[in-house]
Amino acid sequence: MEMRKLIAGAASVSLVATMIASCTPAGDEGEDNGQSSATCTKVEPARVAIKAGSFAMGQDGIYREEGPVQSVSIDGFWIDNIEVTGGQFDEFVQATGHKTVAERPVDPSLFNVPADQIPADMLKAGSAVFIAPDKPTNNFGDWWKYVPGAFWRKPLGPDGPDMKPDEPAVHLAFEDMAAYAKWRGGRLPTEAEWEYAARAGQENYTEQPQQANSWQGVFPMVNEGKDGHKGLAPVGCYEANAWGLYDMIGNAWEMTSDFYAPGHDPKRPEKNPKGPSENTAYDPQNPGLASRVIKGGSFLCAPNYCQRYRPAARSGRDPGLGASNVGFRLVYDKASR
Ligand SMILES: [Ca+2]
Repeated sequence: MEMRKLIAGAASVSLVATMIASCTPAGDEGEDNGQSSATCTKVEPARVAIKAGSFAMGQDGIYREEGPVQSVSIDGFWIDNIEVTGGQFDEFVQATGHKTVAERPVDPSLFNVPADQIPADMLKAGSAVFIAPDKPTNNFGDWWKYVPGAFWRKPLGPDGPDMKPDEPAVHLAFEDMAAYAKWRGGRLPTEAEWEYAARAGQENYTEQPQQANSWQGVFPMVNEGKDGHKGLAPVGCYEANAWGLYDMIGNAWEMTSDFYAPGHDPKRPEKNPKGPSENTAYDPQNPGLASRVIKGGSFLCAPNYCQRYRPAARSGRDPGLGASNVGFRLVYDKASR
């Protein structure tokens, strides 16, 4: 809810901080309305087996919350080769009638301020949309807007185009993703599972990857789109990692099941670790809120602003508010349903 305050211009420092941490800042729907600009070959959805193994989780020397580096072992599991698409989420909604959080009016009590101080639009159903600023600015509120009527089917708002079925489903709250996962017979990955799969046995890297949808140019004003996409890209448009997984880095941030704390607990179990409990979760950018960990960065991550196009990168996320650059993918405890 802190994020809502920030977007509302409620002078919430914590909301601003959330935006920084989440790279949530750089969409690009502004100048080109988020339209894709490159041709992509369609990738068929597949459940990929990930073998049990060990790896060094985390990264030192870039962002403090990614450390300390720890040796971690992971049991085998299965993971989708692509992010959940708008088309797949549509199948779920058609089958179940699920109504997402972004489609429901907002509970005023979430703001913890007198009702007459809440802008009316902030109480309408909606979600956070990146809109590129038309002038240089360092104010997150200049590019993140709470847009009434924005939801997974209308990612830029009611007056924008419909979602594209082959792009990641966005504007979902954690509970929407969990409901989808239950329906599909899967679950959201732990952060450790996600990072293990994203690394695919590769060493740390620090450079902006060539094969990922991120941001080229000076964020948030100049989106050069050299990677072929200024907004979301169709899933599977960039080269898969060594284990056959697409878009683990870039495109949309991906939600995990872990609660967030600013760093890894060195005392946690080495085998199949999870994040802190809900009661001990802590997100300095979202005080009072049990944030969830998101991974992988998005099409908004830029070297000059938010270097979160790395497997170790992580951010806390308000579980109740969707955004135009946050999606998810599923993992499974068996090969098929
Ligand atoms: Ca891009």
